[in-house]
Order: sequence, then C-alpha cells, then structure tokens
Amino acid sequence: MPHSYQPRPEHKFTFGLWTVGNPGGDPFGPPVRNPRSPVELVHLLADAGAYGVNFHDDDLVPIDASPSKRDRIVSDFKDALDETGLTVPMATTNLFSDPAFRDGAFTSHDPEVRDYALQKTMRAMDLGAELGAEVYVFWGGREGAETDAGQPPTDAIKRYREAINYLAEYNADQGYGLRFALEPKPNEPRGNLFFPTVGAMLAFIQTLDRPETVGVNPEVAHEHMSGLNFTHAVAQAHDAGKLFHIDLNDQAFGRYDQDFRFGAESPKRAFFLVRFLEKVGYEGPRHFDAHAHRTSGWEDVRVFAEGCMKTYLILKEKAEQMRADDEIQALLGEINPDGHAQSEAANGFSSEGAASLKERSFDREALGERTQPYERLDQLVTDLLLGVR
Ligand code: DIG
Ligand code: MN
Ligand code: MN
Repeated sequence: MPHSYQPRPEHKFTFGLWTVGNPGGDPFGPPVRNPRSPVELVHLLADAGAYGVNFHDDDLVPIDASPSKRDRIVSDFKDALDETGLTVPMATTNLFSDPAFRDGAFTSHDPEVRDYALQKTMRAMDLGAELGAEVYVFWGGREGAETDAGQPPTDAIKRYREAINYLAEYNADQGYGLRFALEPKPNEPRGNLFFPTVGAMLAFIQTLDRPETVGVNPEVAHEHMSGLNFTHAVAQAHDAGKLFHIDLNDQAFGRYDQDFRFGAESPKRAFFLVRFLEKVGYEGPRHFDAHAHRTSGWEDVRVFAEGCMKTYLILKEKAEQMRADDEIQALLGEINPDGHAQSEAANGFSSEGAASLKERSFDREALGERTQPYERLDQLVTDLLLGVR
C-alpha cells in the first residue's frame, strides 16, 4: 500500500483566506478567477484536509461593511467552521491595501493615520479573539520608504514600537492572551520595508515593553528575497524562543515575492526546513502563505493547496528515513560525535581555566589536516531526496 500523504488535523496545516481565495490579479492584470466567499473557502480547505484557516480582517469582513452585515458574515463563517471542524489559529490586520495606509500605517508621518491603524487593529484583534485565534500576526506591508529623503528611519522604528507596545497593553487589558508574531520582509510593496529580516525583527522585539509576548512569523519567500538561508533564520528564532508562527511557501532568490507552492522552487531547502521543524518539535501551525499560479482554475487551486501539504508530508517522511539511515547517521556521528569533549567555552569561564587555556599548546598544522566528509553526506541526502536510496 503506497504511503498515503493524506493531511490530518494533527499535522496542523493552515491556509489564509487570501491564499486559496486569491482571484489571480497582479500588478499587470485584473483578477482571472471568480471570487469565492469565506464560507466556500472554508469548505475547499476542509475538503483538501487542512486543519485551520487564517484571515486579515478585510478578507472576512469588507472594510465598509455595516455592523449588521459584519455580524451576518461572522455568523455564517462560524457555522462553516462548526460544520467542517476547521479552526482559526491565527488572525491579522490588513494595514496595506487601503489608500489611507499608502505612506505606512503604524509608521505613517500622519498621526491620524497612525491612530486609525491602531483602531483598525484593535477591532481586528477583537474579531480574531472572537473566532479563537491564539497568534496575531503583524506584517508591515506599507511600513517602509522609497527614498531616505524623508524622516530618519529612527522615527519609523520609534512609531512601530509605540504601536506594538500600545496593542500589547490592549491585548493584556482585554485578556485575549494573543501571542504577537511580527513578520519581516525586505521590500515590496514599498521600495524598502523597515525590519527587513528575521534577525532585524528579533533585535527589535528586545526593545519592546512586553518582549515576552512577542515573537516572529518568518516566511520562506521573504528571507529568500534577501538571499538568506531560511532554515538558519528559523533556527535563530527557535533558539530565542520566538518562533511563534511560520509562513511556508517557496521562492527563487533575489526575485519579487513569488509565494510559490511549498517546495515548488527548492525541494532540498524545503527538506532541511522540514527536518529542522520536526527535529525540534515545532508545535505551531504549518501555515502556507502561498498562492496558486494566475493560470490556475479553481480545480488547480485545490491541487495547489493539496500539493503544499503533500510535499510537507513527503519531506517529513524523508527526514524520518534520514534519521533511520545507518550510513548517514554513522557519518553524522563521525562529523559531530556526541562524546566530543566539550570545548572550554561550553564548560563556562573561570580565571584558572582561561589562564591554562592561554598556555595550552596546539598543533595548528595538525588541526588544519583534519577533514570532514560533507560531500559524501550531502550526496547521500541527495540520493535520498531523489528517491534512489
Ligand atoms: C504576506 O506575506 C503577509 C500577509 O499575507 C499577511 O499579513 C501575513 C500573514 O501571514 N503574511
Ligand atoms: Mn510573501
Ligand atoms: Mn506571509
């Protein structure tokens, strides 16, 4: 019986309404697919085997909806969630589409825009909490600049900090218990976005009033746009206890944000990411912030969603095979033997230790003669991924 890569709720696969619901418009052409309602998208995702659905406020409730229309939309959405069993692990705010935010939201030079952005976010947090969200994502799509001729970037950093601090107090005041996940991106739609990488966001979080309630939402495509190794970025977030959420997709390096199906561009990089997430026991949602091609019809959009989850499950199985592969494990043992005597730094500093280390003699040339069989290791992993092992 061939392995079935059938997604199950325990895999925690989630999609945003804006992903499978994307009607295919782009900067160079109008939408090509007839829009689907949030209720239809919930059923599409449930049929594909997803665990949850996420949304920006405007994805679910149009920005100009009347209170009664809002209530009806939310009620219908809740019914669809009840019928399908889908959950809402994450919610977020659209602070990038409306023209009011064209020069930023939290970082706008206009205090009235900044205040409107706070109001819109508090109302969106209310909606997310009402639907059971546990993580609240902030992606600053308009928090950036096309020229540095304007105010110094320190103004933007200060304003973004003021906004996140204010909303963290609102979260506490309301007792929502939401975990904030800040999502970095280097550029697009703005020429340069503030807080461009995971590293920049991790540093920013340390300057907040309640840093313990704020983590990051790294996205594959966004670190690749900066030419960075995504697994290394995720590892640093995990090491800092800040991997609160993750946006999975794929992306060629140095291109505009492609948001490809997970593993579509570089299955080997996707493999090392899945191996890491499974090895460290990441417990959060596997959220696919990805979009089907503009050429797809709705049937191909469903295939796209299934493909994201199937590829993750295939790579998860490959990671299990790698762990069970004696030759690979023996090589890993040779490269990094568990029994390796700890280096001085691992044992902690002492004046005596430092004094004796400074006197220790090293055979530097002998050290330089030591080799590592990474070619053999990487080829074995490549054989595994290409299905010949
Ligand atoms: C883009 O990568 C951003 C928006 O889609 C959304 O605000 C966030 C949620 O994952 N990702
Ligand atoms: Mn993206
Ligand atoms: Mn994203």
